[in-house]
Amino acid sequence: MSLLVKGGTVVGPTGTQVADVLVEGEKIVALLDPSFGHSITPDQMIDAAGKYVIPGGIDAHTHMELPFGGTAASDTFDTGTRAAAWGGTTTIIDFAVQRTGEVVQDGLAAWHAKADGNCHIDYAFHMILGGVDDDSLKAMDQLVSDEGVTSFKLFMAYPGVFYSDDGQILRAMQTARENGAMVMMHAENGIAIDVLVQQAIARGETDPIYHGITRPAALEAEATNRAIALAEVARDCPLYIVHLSASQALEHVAQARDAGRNVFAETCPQYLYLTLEDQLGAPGFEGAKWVCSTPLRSKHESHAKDLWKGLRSNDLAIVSTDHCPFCMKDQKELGLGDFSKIPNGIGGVEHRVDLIYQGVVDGQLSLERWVETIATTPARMFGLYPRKGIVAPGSDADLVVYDPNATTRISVDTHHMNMDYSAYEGVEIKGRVGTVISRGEVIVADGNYHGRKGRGKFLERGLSSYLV
Ligand code: DUC
Ligand code: ZN
Ligand code: ZN
Repeated sequence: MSLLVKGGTVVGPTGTQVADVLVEGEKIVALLDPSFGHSITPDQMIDAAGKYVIPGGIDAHTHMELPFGGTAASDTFDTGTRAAAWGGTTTIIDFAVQRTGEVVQDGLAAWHAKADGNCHIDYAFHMILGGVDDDSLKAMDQLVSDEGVTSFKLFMAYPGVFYSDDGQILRAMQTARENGAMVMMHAENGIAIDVLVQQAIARGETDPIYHGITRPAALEAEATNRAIALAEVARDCPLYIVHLSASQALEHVAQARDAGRNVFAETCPQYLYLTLEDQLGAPGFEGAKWVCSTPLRSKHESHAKDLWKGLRSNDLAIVSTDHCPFCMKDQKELGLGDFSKIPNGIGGVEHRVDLIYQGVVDGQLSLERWVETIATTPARMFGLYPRKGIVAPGSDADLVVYDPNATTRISVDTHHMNMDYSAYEGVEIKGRVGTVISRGEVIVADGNYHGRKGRGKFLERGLSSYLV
């Protein structure tokens, strides 16, 4: 089966070119110069004239079905990967979880059981280590060598749930330094945060906005700095800071990078567009919709501006979503009268490609940087390149035909995520995902869905090819 995506502007991390993209089966086989007048007659043709052709988006941070905060993230691998596909994302990297006391491999097997046969697009796993001990350190080696899982998330937050102390973090980093894995860090000082949370509740400060106020930027910056120092002690273990939201944390990352360190970071659309005052501070219990950690930051400070700048300068390498949706009904409502009981998480897997394209429209990012931050760098960072993340011969035919002249209006009425609200209700984007192709198969076209559950494959990842 051959497919020709004809006459579009192919966008890659280093430039653009008008080209016909020839696909045979699941792979891209050639980029052809249309002015050369080739005579290929494919089985299927897609007219991409006037549109961008980009590699399918890679969301390197999702939590489908994550049990958390007394409930579970509302998107299953079925609903969440379908929504991702609608939004031009053709690969997710989800977080498998080892709970404290659990065998790491059992946690991984449980995630395979959730995802297997249910995904609409390709998927891979990072591993959350909920308990660092001799057994889990050994398991890290086994996951890297045999399971295609080459990155491990640790938490400096959530004492009693996922938290690791500095000694555990150091040991995991030393192991990763030996086996080549990436350590991913949730960098917030959870011990100090828990004190602030208890004090706020005791004062009767129970509204959702206090979720943000009790997780100050200084405690994200402190933890980020500490993680960077621990990684240095572990002989420059590769370190990736997840969901970075505060300017002060970004400064520490920038400093480490200026020193030539293997320190990387991602941010998420919610930190680029949403704020503590306007969303988390919405009247009544409304702000619960935007309770996530790290929290939204103040619009009276320069966080969002600095994050866009960080994306331009590559101090922020990637935009992921931290997709962790909860419905208001029965889920966010668990925290009525006590913000500390609101399940932490925002859903956005469907909108990342559009929301970051809006950064191109607004003059924040170049077209190339858009593609790099949503697809190419995630592939390189997490051992999927060049199979994913680039429109090039030999790569998987994961393609999005993006229409810069159409518009997208985000709403709960039209989104496909399993959420009873949208974190971006009413937001308009100049640009729209048109056709989505996953391994050579058209799964979205002209507003219709042609994919199916179970067609997505598990991807065994290699080591990062992004290290200095
Ligand atoms: N942050 C969230 O908002 N949700 C899931 C886990 C996390 O770290
Ligand atoms: Zn986290
Ligand atoms: Zn997360």
